[in-house]
Amino acid sequence: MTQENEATNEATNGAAGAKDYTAQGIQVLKGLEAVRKRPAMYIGDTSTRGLHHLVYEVVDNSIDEAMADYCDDIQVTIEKGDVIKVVDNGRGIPVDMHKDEGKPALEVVLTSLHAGGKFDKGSYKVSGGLHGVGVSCVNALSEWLKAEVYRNGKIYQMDFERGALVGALQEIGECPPDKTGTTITFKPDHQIFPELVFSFETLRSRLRELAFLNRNLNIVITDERGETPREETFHYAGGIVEYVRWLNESRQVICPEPVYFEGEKDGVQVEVAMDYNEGYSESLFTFANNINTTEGGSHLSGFRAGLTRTLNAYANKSGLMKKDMKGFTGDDVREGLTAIVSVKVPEPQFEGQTKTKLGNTEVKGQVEALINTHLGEYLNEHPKEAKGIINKCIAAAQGREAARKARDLTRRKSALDSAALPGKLADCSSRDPAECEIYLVEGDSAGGSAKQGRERRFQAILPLKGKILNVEKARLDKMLGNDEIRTIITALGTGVGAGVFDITKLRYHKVIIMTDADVDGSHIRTLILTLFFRHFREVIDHGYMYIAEPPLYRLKKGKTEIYAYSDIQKDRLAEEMGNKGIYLQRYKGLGEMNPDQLWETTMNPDSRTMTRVTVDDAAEADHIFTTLMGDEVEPRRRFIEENAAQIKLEDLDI
Ligand code: 0RA
Repeated sequence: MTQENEATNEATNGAAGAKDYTAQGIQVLKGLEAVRKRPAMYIGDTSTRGLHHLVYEVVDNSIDEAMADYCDDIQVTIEKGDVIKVVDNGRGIPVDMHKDEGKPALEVVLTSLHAGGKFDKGSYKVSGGLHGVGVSCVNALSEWLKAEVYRNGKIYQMDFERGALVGALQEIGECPPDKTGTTITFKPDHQIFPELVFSFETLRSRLRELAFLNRNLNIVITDERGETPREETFHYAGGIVEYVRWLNESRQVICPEPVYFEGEKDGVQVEVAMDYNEGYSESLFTFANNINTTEGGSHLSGFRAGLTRTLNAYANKSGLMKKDMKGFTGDDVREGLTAIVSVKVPEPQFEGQTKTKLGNTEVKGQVEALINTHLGEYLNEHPKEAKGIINKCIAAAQGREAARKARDLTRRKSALDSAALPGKLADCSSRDPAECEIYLVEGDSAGGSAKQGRERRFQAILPLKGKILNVEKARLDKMLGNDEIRTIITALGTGVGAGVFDITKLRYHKVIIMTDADVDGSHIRTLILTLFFRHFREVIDHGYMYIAEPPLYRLKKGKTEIYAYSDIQKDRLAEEMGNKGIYLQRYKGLGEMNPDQLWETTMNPDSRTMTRVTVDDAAEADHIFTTLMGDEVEPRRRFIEENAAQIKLEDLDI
């Protein structure tokens, strides 16, 4: 029996045992049963991604209250046993009888699909989880859920198990008449989710984002699982202006204060905050109804069009545009740009593969018009900043030209052409990218072992000499002048840069970073990750990027030989082996393994462990990369201090 079937039966039995249900009740349970039967249809998947989605779904309801100005405080707690509690001070879910359904409104909200929204006409749901399925889905997918409501000077409670009511509405106490709010506590169901452990970092990053997007909202996250509780509070009076400031914290900015505009038309609210910095990357993040629209959409198109047009117009009018320049491209005006575009749309249409692309066409013109008017005004009123921005665009345009020349030159020398692969690359014989792997290996000696140990049909080895260039501090033309980086680009086969990079030309669908488990190794790994995050982002987004996990120890007793990949595992294995007479070897580098050992422990697809690199939150990743790789020392020091408990000692020297 599959897990899916088991779960379904459980829901049905649990429901029948709980109460005699009317026809309506059975309908409701059928609905929740459908959620349990096909959870992926409602929350995307049942991996840890889906697990965390449960929390967002509940929090989104509280955010709705905040956006309607009824709530300014949300507290999320990960309790011991990975139980989640979400407390808000909104109006409290109504507890009176729902006329049509003949049961308390609270019960309807928690058991009817799509009843998560408000019943009162006129108020529209601006927030909403990606799927907008409501808190009833969380209920259906929880082993148990408890709802507490503060309303009318009373405290009410209802209890559910796997979506079925097990404790009818009861008054459990009194509270001050002006106190209102909802508390939802739930334990995700192990029959649905194979992995039940919440990540503090993942939840923190989404809650921080929500606090940036909803100014003045107070959000607290607490983790009670460890010995000492961890707690962080997010409250941004400046909203997305503070978001931009945070993203630029480790960068030299052009405008001392981020530029901010807002506008409203036909119920659509638009907010933009932006600044430029001395760096070369584009950090542009867009949101619609608090959802991170990673696939972009009409608000992004509007912003881009408005920005390019306004900056070209100003550069020409002010005489700052260089005579021999034809004008700025979109890429020129976005180099070193940090911006947040946040729109709130009454009836959002989400499109695209991951439903994170805003479809509402009317929004494009609205955002574009807002930029044209307000950015134009800003430039006129701030000539010093305007000059800084235009000079930045001019430098970007010149850099683009230099990169084109550098590319042409190297292409002529065939160095970026896969027809002439770099000599250092030990390529594989297969030409099918889907089965091909490339190992980016630290150092020639490990590279040598990897070449001998590999399966040459589908595994290619590229040894890298020492530290590669830190691309966080280099523009494309300088990057292309660097031998080590050029070698990587050539081996990948995709080309690099706007309008050139082509993921379909990628020669390997597994790009594996293999470095030593020491300080230098983690530095090199971070440098390579920076390169891919900034210039080959699609390789990561397609799930093609991996980190090899070589063993840390070899344990040997008699003829038995085992490898351990962590300290905990080493101790455990030493105990399975009886703790005595064990020869223990700690690997300091890949070079200490002979080719056979390297193959067996790290490269053999049947026995290796690898970690896939994913970007959950691009803004958070952006912030980490600029903090770790940028020029400013103080934010880096602070970051390391704040994360010291979480970062392994070896990772500190970045
Ligand atoms: C339905 C109607 C109203 C509020 C809510 C639901 C509500 C749901 C959740 C979930 C978590 N926190 C929440 N806060 C409120 C409107 C209430 C009214 O009209 O008084």
